[in-house]
Amino acid sequence: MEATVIGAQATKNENDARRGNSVAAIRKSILDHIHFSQARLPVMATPNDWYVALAYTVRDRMFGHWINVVQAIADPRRKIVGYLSAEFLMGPHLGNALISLGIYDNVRAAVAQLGLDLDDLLAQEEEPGLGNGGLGRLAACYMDSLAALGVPALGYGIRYEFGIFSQKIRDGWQVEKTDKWLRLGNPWEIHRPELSCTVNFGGRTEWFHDERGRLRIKWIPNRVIKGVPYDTPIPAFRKDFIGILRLWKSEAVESFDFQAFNVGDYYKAVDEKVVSETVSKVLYPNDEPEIGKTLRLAQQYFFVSCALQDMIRIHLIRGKALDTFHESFAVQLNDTHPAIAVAELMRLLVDEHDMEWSDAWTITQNVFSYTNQTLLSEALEKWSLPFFSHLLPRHLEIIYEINHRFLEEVRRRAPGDDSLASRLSIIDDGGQKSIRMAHLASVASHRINGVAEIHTKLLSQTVLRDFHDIYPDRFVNVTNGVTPRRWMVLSNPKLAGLLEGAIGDRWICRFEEEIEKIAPLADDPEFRNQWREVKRENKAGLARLIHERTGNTIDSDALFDVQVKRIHEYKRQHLNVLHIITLYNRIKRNPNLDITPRAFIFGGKAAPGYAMAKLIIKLISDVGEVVNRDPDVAGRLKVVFFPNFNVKNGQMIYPAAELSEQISTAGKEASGTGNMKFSMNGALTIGTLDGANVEIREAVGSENFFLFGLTVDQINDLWGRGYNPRRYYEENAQLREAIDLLYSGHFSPDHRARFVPLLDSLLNHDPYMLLADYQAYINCQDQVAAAYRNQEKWTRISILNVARMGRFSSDRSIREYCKKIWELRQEA
Ligand code: F58
Repeated sequence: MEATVIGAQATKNENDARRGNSVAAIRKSILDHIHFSQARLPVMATPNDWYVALAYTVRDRMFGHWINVVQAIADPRRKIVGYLSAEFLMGPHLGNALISLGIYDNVRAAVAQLGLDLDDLLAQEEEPGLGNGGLGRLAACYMDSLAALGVPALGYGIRYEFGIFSQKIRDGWQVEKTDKWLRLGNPWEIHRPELSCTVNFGGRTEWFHDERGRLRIKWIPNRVIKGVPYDTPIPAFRKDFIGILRLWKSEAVESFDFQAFNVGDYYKAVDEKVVSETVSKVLYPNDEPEIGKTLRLAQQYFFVSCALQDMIRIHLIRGKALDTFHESFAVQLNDTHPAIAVAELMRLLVDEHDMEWSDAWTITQNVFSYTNQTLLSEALEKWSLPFFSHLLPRHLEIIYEINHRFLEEVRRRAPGDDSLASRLSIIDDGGQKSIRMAHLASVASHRINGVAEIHTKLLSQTVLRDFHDIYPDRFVNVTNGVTPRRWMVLSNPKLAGLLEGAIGDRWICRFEEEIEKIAPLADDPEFRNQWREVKRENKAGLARLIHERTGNTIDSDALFDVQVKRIHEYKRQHLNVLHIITLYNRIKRNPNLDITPRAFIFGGKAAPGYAMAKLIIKLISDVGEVVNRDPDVAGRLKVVFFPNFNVKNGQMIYPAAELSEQISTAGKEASGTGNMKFSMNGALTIGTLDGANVEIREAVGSENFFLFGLTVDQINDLWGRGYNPRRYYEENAQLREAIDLLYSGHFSPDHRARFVPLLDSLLNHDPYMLLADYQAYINCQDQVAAAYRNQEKWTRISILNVARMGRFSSDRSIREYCKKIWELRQEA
């Protein structure tokens, strides 16, 4: 770490072994933890023991800040953000904590004095992979920014025992391995059994009259489990503050008195424990919702109920009455996975706290807001009615009541328009009755937001059009952002150091205002040289890692062309492959062709049940096998699939990338956030007018962005006219040649028909219009190749990309949430 931005910070208690930041204090603290926390002799300590001792040492230094957040949470004048998300993809904590506390260099020196290397200790950390992709990582960036801005926040989610599977590549295919991330313990979390909650499931409801003669409803569940919170402090960069990530683990309740109920039935008691613990056992690894999986609905309800009970507890501790709950909390629903919170808050207020329905509803609407994360119709959550009522009978009644009152209002506004009412209804009556979770969230929220301008616009015009018609003021856009702390300072210390030398370090926390100050340096040849040197070193680092992980050698001088993200047809990794095959064919035809050398680097997980996505991984591997070995290609093209793309690997990949592939079919990617991480690290983008690409292009300038492809309108138009993908195949020789080569089995000699399902789908349906966009993509890639030959110009554009990324910091996003949605004044 060469930059002093990640260097030492002086503290008052410099040499205090519990709090001090001097090298001596840190060293002493590590040794103390080896002894007192782990009962190890230093000579016997394993690398993991040292890692844990260091983690405790760092954690001690964060606890000094905890008191400030506790004060803010206890202060009835401060509104708290409750961020409800089924996923938080935090990434490793240690490195991030070190840069936040400003003790990176001193820790490195302290561990060196103990004969250890900090990089080895950092490598020990199993990353908490409690998310699938963008949605979970967004929640993590938002926790970082909330802390950085001094906003009191609690992130509520599930402490999955098994996170996203770890991906191995065997013979080119994805193989999933369970992620036992808690195997060696987790030094970052604090177990808080005293804050446990109980959560009910199943059973039935009963009506009764209370002592005041009012009709009340009692839920008699047939299963009760316990939620136990584990808190992880989220450090605020160089600030005396933290955020709290509160994740819930499910357990059996002790109060279910097994002695009394089943005397001596030990096995039944153990069974109960197993079943209760199942709820938080495993993250669903699909990037589309699990239709009809009881356990998934149970997970959603479980964490949301715990979270709301916890918030009510905090509110009451503040000494306030429940009718002011919305003054204490702003609750954000990260997509519809936590949307059952709407019915649960109503149940808690009305059934458990005896509140009038209309008062409870006013509070509910004031508390909640909803972020939509997708327009894909197959990704919109629905739960079938019989199934839902089996697990949550009381919530179904509540949803019926919410819907009844809502539709009455709709009918008052649009008398006689039955079709409007049925389109807006929370209950879908068509065929198998089901609950539309996006409608439940929209009815109950005072704000609904999309995650990029184009996404919010399409949301208002398509999926939630009718809601937009009746409640236009509820809709706002908050374009996503990512944290420059993890994605620049931590991942790309060389770039951070260069930036600090040029413009100081204020950009780290005031990214929007400060980063543009490097723009003039794009014209400074010396600065460009340094910039290239940073990229060159990062590329060499990634090339070494790729060699270690895959055995492939890639030339550090080649253009690093990278596509890392979940594997999905709409993201069109196979369009990228068609480009590779096109270049391969050109070389085969003319082996002396002067071509810009490229390394194509892919990474990403496929949902275990998504056969086509898995076939795309195999396609990349198979094409790589042939291309990488072909003597005619002679190293000018390399294709690698980097296994197990996760946060840790991302931190090595983004800083080394030169070309960022953001090539989804227009209208399909809600925002994208990888696009921002690449650009902040100096990669140029080749992309469609989709998600946040549109705004990135506006920000960096159209001349500094490689745009191609059909627009949303052109796509709709083409569907309207009748899209015939085969025509493109027939009329385009290059495309035909690429597809025919795949059909011929050239890349899969062991199984020539392997890719037929994929190719047939392209030729006959092509739901994501690869063939329609193919030629535009190839032409654009040819421009990329030509541009790369002018390194001075390329570097200039790279610098301007970074300089103009100001608005894509998650700090800006969180400021917008504070202002437009949460009605909250933040400190910073
Ligand atoms: C992603 N969604 C969007 N969902 O695809 C991406 O465009 C956006 O930038 C990002 O959210 C953040 O706003 C996404 O990652 C999931 O992974 C869900 C997990 C649970 C099941 C349904 C999909």
